[in-house]
Amino acid sequence: MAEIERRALLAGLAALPAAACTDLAQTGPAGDLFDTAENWHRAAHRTLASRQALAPEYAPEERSLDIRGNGSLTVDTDEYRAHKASGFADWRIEVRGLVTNPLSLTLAELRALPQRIQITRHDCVEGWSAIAEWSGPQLSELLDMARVREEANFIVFRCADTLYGRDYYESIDMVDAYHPQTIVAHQLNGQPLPEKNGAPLRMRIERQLGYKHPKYLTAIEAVASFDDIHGGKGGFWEDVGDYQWYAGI
Ligand SMILES: Nc1nc2c(c(=O)[nH]1)N[C@H]1C(S)=C(S)[C@@H](COP(=O)(O)O)O[C@H]1N2
Ligand SMILES: [Mo]
Repeated sequence: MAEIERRALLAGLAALPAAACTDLAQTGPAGDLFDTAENWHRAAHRTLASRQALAPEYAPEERSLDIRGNGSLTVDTDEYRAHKASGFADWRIEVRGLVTNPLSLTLAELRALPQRIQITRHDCVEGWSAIAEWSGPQLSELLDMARVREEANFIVFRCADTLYGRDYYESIDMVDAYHPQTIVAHQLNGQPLPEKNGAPLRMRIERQLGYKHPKYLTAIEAVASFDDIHGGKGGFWEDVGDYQWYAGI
């Protein structure tokens, strides 16, 4: 479904309380309108429910032997090397943009939040998959702490690395942002994230393809639109490679 249709559907769903259907039903002559509204309402619910479904989770013995690194395998800056040398003790992740209570959290603070552990499959569009265990707080936890404002439609992820000389970044809508398997991961298979896999923090957005899982995460930003961000298409690969913004699986 096109992004614009999905957004309209979700906005419409929020704007149409169940009571509105009852009122329409009682007006008699509006019968046709009621049928249309009801069908549409039902379709909207079905769409939303399928977006909220969980990605498959696996048993520990199904894990792949190695998770290859893809795209950037490190961040080529002195600042990153210094963070790495100190075990990322001072690395901070900001939650900012259209929020009432901006946050700047250390890894220790992230680890102190309730954690989700999930064994899931990563699917890269280049034709490989890998199953691994990821742990970290749910993104919804951070968004609730920061109190995302009503005008926000998307969450943008900022990264420390560049690829082909451009900042890597990505974005998702609020359905994926509040999905229970969308986590800010700091561990892979029970160990701190390896450098090639995004140390010290990367997103896991399990209902999306690999390029939507940003590594080397520095900030989480609530925005109304991404028109003014880099190429305006909501992500690195969307800007440079013509990849789809919605990469749902
Ligand atoms: N910051 C950043 N995040 C990124 C990339 C990247 O180059 N830089 N590559 C993406 C792609 S295409 C994939 S498939 C996965 C690869 O994750 P991995 O290196 O842990 O296998 O990270 C994604 N996130
Ligand atoms: Mo990928």
